[in-house]
Amino acid sequence: MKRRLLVVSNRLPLTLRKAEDGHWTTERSSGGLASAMNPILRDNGGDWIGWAGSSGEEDQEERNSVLQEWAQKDQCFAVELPAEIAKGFYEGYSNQTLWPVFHNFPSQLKFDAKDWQAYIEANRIFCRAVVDRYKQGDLVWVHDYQLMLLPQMLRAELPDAAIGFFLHIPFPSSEIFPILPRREDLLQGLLGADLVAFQTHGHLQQFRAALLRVLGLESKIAEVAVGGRPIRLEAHPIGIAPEQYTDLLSHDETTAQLHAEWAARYRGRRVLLAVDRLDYTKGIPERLRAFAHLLRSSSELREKVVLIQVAVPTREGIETYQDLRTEVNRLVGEINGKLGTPGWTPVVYINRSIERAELVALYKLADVCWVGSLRDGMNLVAKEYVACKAEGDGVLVLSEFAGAAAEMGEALLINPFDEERTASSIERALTLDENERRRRMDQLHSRILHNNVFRWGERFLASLEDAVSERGRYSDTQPKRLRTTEVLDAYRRASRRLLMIDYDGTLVPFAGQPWQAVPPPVVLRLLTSLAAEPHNCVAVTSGRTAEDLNRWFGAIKGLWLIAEHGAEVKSPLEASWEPLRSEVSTDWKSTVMPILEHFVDRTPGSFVEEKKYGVVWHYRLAEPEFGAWLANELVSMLEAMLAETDLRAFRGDKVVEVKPVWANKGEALDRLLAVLSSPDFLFAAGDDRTDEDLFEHMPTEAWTVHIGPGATRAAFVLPDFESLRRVLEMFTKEK
Ligand code: ADQ
Repeated sequence: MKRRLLVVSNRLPLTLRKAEDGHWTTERSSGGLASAMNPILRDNGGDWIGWAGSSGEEDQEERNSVLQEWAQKDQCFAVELPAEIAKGFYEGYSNQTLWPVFHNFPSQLKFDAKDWQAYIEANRIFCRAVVDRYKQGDLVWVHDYQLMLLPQMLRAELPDAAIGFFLHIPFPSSEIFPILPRREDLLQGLLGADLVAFQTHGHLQQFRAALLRVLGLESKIAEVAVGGRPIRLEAHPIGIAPEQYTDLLSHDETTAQLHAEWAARYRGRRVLLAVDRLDYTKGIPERLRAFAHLLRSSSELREKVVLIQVAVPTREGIETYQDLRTEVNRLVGEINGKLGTPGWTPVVYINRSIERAELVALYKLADVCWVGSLRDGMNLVAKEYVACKAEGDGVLVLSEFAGAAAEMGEALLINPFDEERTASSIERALTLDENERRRRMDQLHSRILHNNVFRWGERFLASLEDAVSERGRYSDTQPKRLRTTEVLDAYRRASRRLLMIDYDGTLVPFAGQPWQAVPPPVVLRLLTSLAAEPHNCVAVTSGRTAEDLNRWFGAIKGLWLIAEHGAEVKSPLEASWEPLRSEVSTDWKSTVMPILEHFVDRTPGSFVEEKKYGVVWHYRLAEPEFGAWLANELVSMLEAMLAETDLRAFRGDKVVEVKPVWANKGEALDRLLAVLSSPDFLFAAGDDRTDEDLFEHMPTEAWTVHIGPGATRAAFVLPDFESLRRVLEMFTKEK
């Protein structure tokens, strides 16, 4: 059975407007989102919840009757926001704080704590509206940056609900994101969802980097777990509804007439087209400057080319947008005034919203569509233009900083900040060989038709359903407290046992300095006794160096030692250590060490430990919050630096360690299994990240035990090293 859908977005596809006669009327938006959601809402049933676009303090009765009609006829439920809240939420935090930061314009950031309170309050009002309409089994799909707190608020009210979130705008880099006031709350807000999706993989990776840097939360490529609940992370690039454009092209009278009229007017001239909201992220002044550069440098193009710039006014209450408008007016005036002639206006500037018939006629007319966003989540104009070019008779020039560039590689890609090269790309677009032009456009065209907005909607919802059904499987696999009687019973029945036990944090508590963690007699006694049992193969699997392990445990008969997380293994029958890989280069240390040393300089109480295969920055004695913050910073920095190498940086307990990927306890397990004939009792205990490699590698029937709190892949948990010692003590009493 299809599940009902609740769509939640800042704006509904309907807007309430006060007409000139003073009456309230409805304006319909027919954008891509509405086209995608409407058929799903019709087929699956469901509601759309959003703000009506105006706050009514007067004419309550008339307003309400329009809104009631929306609810009955269109299944659109208006969220009412008091005027003050709406302003702080929308104009304030959403558009003056989030928008600039998410688009890499930190200099435009404005923050007012009151706006933040309004943002919280507006998200709460949305939350109440969703809870009121929610029915058991519904899929809830939350859209965009205005509602980033909503998933977590909903999770608190509806713990079992299926909640998906899609971000339409880019997610900024981990250098920029932390600038954002209240950044932690925003990330926590999103983590209430079951699925968080972005326009591109690039944005998704930046989100993961922010989780690590701001919350210290490690994630996998497509998943992050919070409190035992998995959250899917995916990229779902949005598409358009191509028929909305192609139908007009093939059947609409007005479109055909407009096109004929304009084609006649611009005969003998090439048309460059740009269509944007008048927003500083869209790169309009940059485009105008590049165009002027082109006309100055290639004078043969004068009188031969026209730039039609359509710019819809937007967010006009905000000062930056007013400044932009002035700047664009000035540039257009300057270009036309300085370069134009009585028979030729280089820039045709349209500063209003145009009808779709006009837009489509322009797309058909344009030889080149010029998308110059400085940053853009996707950019639908690029896709709309391509949809109108079934014959291949056009060229798309596309900013590499628009999300669309990730899937529209056949376009001519530009860096819009580079005026000179942009100008030459435009020139190239105008002179592109016909075959090449057709080949590029045909490929783009078929992809745009295929990856349309309907598929986007279906994919997102299918993924959300999957995420929710996996949630059940995940909770079945949540670790249980290890029961001594059960494990003892299995131990007793087995005759070929393998026990792999970590040292620091597992057999002993962490010491202030690593060299203080000398094993107490009780631990030595335990290991001696376990290793002496002829049916046991016991290994201490540690991140410590071979020297440390030799010094402490070398005298214990029958004990295997695994040093540096698996880099080296020592069999009880051999005197020497065997490395897991031969001829390993450690040249990388000379690059990484200075970085760690720089962190030591910044962090009193921290120090660097150099091991044979890895290096570690310890900050146990540093001021805790500062240490943890720097550790996130260090890991982010190292992750980026080591991305292409076989080295990994990770956070352990008050340490950041860099080691080769192959040096892991999972590989050490393979090494032991190669000598041991199929054990019938496998036991592994550990407390940190490096032990997770081992747990993951162990067969499902193994007794994998995580010591202490925190997420784990182990099947069982024990609260501390003492409880583990008690279990091992019980083992030693069995024969
Ligand atoms: P926007 O920033 O609004 O959307 P975009 O993707 O280009 O940017 O969509 C603009 C829409 O408005 C297009 O459908 C376009 O045709 C229309 N439009 C633009 N100018 C117009 C005009 N003068 N008259 C009439 N219509 C006009 C946000 C993100 C984007 C992301 C979309 C969808 O910022 O990056 O692609 O959401 O997820």
